[in-house]
Amino acid sequence: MEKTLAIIKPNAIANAEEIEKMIIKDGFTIVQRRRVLLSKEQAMEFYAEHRDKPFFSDLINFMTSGPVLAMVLSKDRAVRAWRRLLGPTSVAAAIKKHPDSIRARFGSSDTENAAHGSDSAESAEREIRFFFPDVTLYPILSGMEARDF
Ligand code: RTP
Ligand code: MG
Repeated sequence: MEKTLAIIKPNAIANAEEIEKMIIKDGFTIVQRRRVLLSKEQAMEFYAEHRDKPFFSDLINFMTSGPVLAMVLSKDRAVRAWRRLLGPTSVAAAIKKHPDSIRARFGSSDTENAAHGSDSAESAEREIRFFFPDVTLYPILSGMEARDF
């Protein structure tokens, strides 16, 4: 089973329970979850690839404005499946093209777009390690519950 990192961003923390229900209904297993308040330094490290983008400082201020909920999700082709459930980065596009997506339902702007998803298996590995450095993630065997060793 593939794993991906999901983050419920500060503007959608109040909707975390509803989003988790959507995640479960879509067939994901929530392998790990952790609620954290990121420091500016941590947010800048997490989003380092965007450091030269015009929206970078807005993004860092937003992501450190309140707690986030980081989750490791497991499913067949989890990276792609989670980004599909998320919807497009732009909330306006999400509302227009994918009204049932998480960003359409809970996003407030192109920056405050409710949730994050890793964009590749390689990013997922790095991002999972960022939020869960102390956790060993074992493969999930069919019919078994994820165990926290
Ligand atoms: P994410 O990394 O959060 O899953 O989102 P993404 O791949 O769909 O989008 P990405 O291009 O990686 O951008 C990262 C986050 O930066 C904020 N953003 N704001 N105001 C803007 O034009 C703008 N563009 C991007 C969003 O929070 C986006 O998710
Ligand atoms: Mg991205």
